[in-house]
Amino acid sequence: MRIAFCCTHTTAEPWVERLRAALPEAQIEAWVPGAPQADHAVVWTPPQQFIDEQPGLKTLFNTGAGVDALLRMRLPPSMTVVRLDDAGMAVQMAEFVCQALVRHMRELDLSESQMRQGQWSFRRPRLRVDFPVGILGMGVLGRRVAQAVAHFEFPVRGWSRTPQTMPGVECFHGPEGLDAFLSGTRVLVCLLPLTPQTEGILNRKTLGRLLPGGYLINVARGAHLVDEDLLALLDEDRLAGATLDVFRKEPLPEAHPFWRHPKLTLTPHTSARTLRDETIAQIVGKIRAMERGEPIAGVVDRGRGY
Ligand code: NDP
Ligand code: OXD
Repeated sequence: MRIAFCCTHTTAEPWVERLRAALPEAQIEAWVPGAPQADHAVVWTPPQQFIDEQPGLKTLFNTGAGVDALLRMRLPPSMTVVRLDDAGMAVQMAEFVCQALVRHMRELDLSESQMRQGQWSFRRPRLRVDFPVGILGMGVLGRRVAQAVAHFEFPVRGWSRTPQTMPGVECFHGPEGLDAFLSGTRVLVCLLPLTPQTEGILNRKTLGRLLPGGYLINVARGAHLVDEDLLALLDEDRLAGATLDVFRKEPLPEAHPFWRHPKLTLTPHTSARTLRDETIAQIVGKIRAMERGEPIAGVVDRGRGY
């Protein structure tokens, strides 16, 4: 078995070394143009040349949960795309969303700035019942976030494409369920995959449906959000603020107004990082399961886009 490693923005050697240790029977190489045909590939945003030179690849193992960039490429229909499911990301996402939620709800930015000015002052406590959290996307990450948020006793609601259930979570689905979902949500968390159906879903109309003083946490993809609509709603005081971890263009261009907006908290696409050891263990486990003829989790439905 031959495996090609082709992840941009990553140093190949430690990955290749660990993959070789975990799969000693395989020939594993960092891809270079003209390399021999491999059976499987471990990838993150590979160049189109890689795909074009490797038409016989059976499986592309994406080292992230989101496959939007991969699915925008020209891929032969015979290639199976497999995404990461969790691999240590879900707990990171849960802690990231909880810190953003609690920081907003408890007004911790204000407390911090008052302390820095030598002011010791209390504000009336805000009640979690007034901060229903709505999670767009009740998949691997969305469900883990819902569980963590419910642990802090916030009301939680979730929205998915197909009907889902989760104890303690009010569930909505489909375009027909979106309005009811949004209109009872104050803090909106986006954990949808980026597909033609979800691109631009965070816009003036949808964000404008949130309860007064709505707050957005976008940890999915930048193209879910219509940037100008968010800025307008913030400036009209229709939204209280947002935490943004993902952007249409990354790194966020220097001139983008998000950088300087006082109601925004920005992080550099870091809410849930790919963890090398967990990722390799998951991919190797899947390769072994496939060899035994067993089904594996995380196979992407390319027609559906996730
Ligand atoms: P999953 O595929 O497990 O879950 C996707 C969820 O979105 C499902 O509940 C699905 O519904 C729902 N969904 C998809 N399309 C629609 C639609 N048209 N309408 C309503 N609901 C829809 O994905 P993950 O939870 O693993 O990951 C989610 C995304 O998070 C990734 O695609 C990626 O973009 C992003 N991400 C961001 C990271 C970061 O660091 N910022 C790190 C990792 C991931 P259903 O249940 O019915 O199928
Ligand atoms: C992912 C990401 O999709 O890192 O895994 O954004």
